[in-house]
Amino acid sequence: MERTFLMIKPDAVQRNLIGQVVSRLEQKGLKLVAAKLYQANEDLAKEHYAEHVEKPFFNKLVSFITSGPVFAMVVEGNNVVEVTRTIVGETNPAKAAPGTIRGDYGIDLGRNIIHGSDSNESAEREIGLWFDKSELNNYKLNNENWVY
Ligand code: 3AN
Repeated sequence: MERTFLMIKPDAVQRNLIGQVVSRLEQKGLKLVAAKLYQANEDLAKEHYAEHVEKPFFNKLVSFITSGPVFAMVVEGNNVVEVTRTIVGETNPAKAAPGTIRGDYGIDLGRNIIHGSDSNESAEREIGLWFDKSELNNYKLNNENWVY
């Protein structure tokens, strides 16, 4: 079973959209393994977005992501990286399809509601950055055998 890291960004937390976003993940049949409302410091934000350090928007991105709490999650499911990238939609909310989280709620390129890991490798790296092992819950959903 694969797992991924998802983070509801400060814009969506401020707009009271946590419930609606989490709902979509639950409806899809994905399993929540960890979740917390958490305000990242600059070091964590820079490490998280390390691949973008040379980009012109890097500083803006770090200050946005540390501007308030995010809702960080670890989610499990078959092909969960691909499945969640599809549910999340394209980076630019103006191009994201209706029915995707960014397509339905996103405002602009920076304030695009949610982050989702783009590969299994980045998922493991990001889970390690944001969560302690003790925060990851190991449990079975009643319908898990039926869903998978
Ligand atoms: P995604 O989150 O869809 O994987 P990435 O990894 O290319 O997209 O970008 C990381 C984050 O950086 C995006 N979620 C977005 O908020 C921000 N970002 C990307 N491109 C721009 C840009 N041109 N201007 C401002 N912010 C950007």
